[in-house]
Amino acid sequence: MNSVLVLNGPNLNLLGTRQPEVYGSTTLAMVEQSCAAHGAALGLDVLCLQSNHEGALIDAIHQAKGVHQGIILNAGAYTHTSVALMDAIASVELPLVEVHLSNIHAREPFRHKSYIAPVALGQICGFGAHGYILALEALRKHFDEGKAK
Ligand code: CA2
Repeated sequence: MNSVLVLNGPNLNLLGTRQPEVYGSTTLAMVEQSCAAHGAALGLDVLCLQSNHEGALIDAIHQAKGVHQGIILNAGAYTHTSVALMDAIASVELPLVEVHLSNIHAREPFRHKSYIAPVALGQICGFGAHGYILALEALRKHFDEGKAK
């Protein structure tokens, strides 16, 4: 069974508790539960982690190598700043889907830049918590296409 790491970055532990007009009212626990349930339906094992610390996110990406076959990452504000996260993703050579709850391209100009996008399989943004499910489906398809080759 393919295993997927769902990694959430800084402040996403606050989901559903503040700014519901921007990030929705779904809590992180609900997102993680829904990822596990949809993952199982797609035949994917799902492990969810959240950290507010850049180094802990980098460690989790390094440790994913050999354990998980894919990563779903919402790096929060580190998306727009972290060359270190970009380097970590490039180093593990695992397929990664970048997710954002909000449409980062329709927000402030500083959110338009993503250091994750160039090393990601693709980016999903603007669909709220459903973006994580879309990302699981994208990885499922990616794994299936790899098997067919
Ligand atoms: O839209 C997204 O998912 C973001 O990654 C969320 C980040 C933001 O910095 C990115 O530009 C886009 C912020 C996460 C903060 O999450 C909160 C959730 C609820 C209440 C307060 C913050």
